[in-house]
Amino acid sequence: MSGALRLPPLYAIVDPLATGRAPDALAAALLAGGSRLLQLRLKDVGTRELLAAATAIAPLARRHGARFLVNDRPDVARAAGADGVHLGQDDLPVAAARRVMGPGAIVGVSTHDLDEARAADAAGADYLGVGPIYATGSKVGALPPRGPALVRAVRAVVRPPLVAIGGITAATAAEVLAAGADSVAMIAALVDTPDPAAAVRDVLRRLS
Ligand code: TZP
Ligand code: MG
Repeated sequence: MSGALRLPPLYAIVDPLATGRAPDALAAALLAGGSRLLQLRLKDVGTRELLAAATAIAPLARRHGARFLVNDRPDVARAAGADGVHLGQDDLPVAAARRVMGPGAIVGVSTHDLDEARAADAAGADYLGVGPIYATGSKVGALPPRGPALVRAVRAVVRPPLVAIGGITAATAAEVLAAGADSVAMIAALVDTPDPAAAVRDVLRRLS
């Protein structure tokens, strides 16, 4: 996209984990709670199921004035009418994702250290994911947690907005934002709860 991206303080990830929740119902709850930025992350489904979920969520997000990103797959993001894509280190490079998605799409990149952060900045990422900050059970093969100090270190060397991720909860969100994150991403703290809408409300209330 052109121009600096402004992110809301909460980046809610639509990953049902083992809750059995349907992705579109989960997205609706996160939006109802007040989330204005969603990423769809479904690691164990085929392309058509991912596209179906993304296609169901895109209009829900639009109706709430929220931005909607798809993890891993620029092709699916574009086909579903999402606003952008979130890329890992093994996904398409930023330039290729932009060729797929067209101008105006938001392209974010996961980074885990200063070298990856500098490279994602140089590649023109609109925002950088930074983590894991705390221990997480939501990502297979996650690297060891680096604490808010990683956010502070990355903030000092790159320009794009930073989305901190990994084990962040309502109780720790403020300290991560204070370390220089523009937004905090959460899965379990929102999803693995009896009431995801209430969990979003709780985070937003504590940050306001
Ligand atoms: N990338 C780094 S940690 C993580 C991802 C996708 C998982 C974050 O989930 P949670 O439940 O908020 O720790
Ligand atoms: Mg990926």
